[in-house]
Amino acid sequence: MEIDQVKSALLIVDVQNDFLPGGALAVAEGDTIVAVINELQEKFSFIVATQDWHPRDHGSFAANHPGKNIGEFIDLEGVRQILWPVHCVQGTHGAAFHPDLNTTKWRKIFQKGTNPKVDSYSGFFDNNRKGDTGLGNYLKNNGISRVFIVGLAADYCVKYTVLDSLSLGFESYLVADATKGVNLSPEDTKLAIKEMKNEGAYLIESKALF
Ligand code: VGL
Ligand code: ZN
Repeated sequence: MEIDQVKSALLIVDVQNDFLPGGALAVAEGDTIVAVINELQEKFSFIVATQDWHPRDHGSFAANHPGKNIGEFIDLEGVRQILWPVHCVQGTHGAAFHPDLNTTKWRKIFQKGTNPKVDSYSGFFDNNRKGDTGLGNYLKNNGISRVFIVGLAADYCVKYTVLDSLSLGFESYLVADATKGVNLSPEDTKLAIKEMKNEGAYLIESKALF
């Protein structure tokens, strides 16, 4: 398909060391999407990225809830929260973008998960939908109505970013070979993709854009 540069954005979600092999919350084969994303970036003039950016006392970390384990659920200020390993702590190597990821063309980076009392999977809103990163308005103010979403993890931050993108009225495309899932349960990525499609997202392969 032809990319309409005036109205299209490439949105790169959380391609950070902690979500890559060797990281604190590693996505299997997460590193294989970096080259695909770099190739895709050559095709877009409007590129933005999100960055998971937690304070060390973040409420989503199991380590901050004595007696609780990774993978357990808690109630975090009224929102159901799965507990994660400590990851993407502000200013650490784990929170940095993969060293091979080209960041030179990015217009802006939207950081999320900065409020210790609520998690933020989506690049647009906190999980309680109260906090807003400003990404939606930024895209709209720049005339963007079509968003191509790539990155990590397909079954968490990418999924919720796609769903919020749709809810804000953006025509939303998930580039299937430029995302990978954590798969805490083996079917999670499959189910996430199904849910995104049900809500109106288009699933494409990067080769459709080359
Ligand atoms: C993510 C879990 C916790 C993600 C972020 O980027 O998908 N997942 N924080
Ligand atoms: Zn996180």
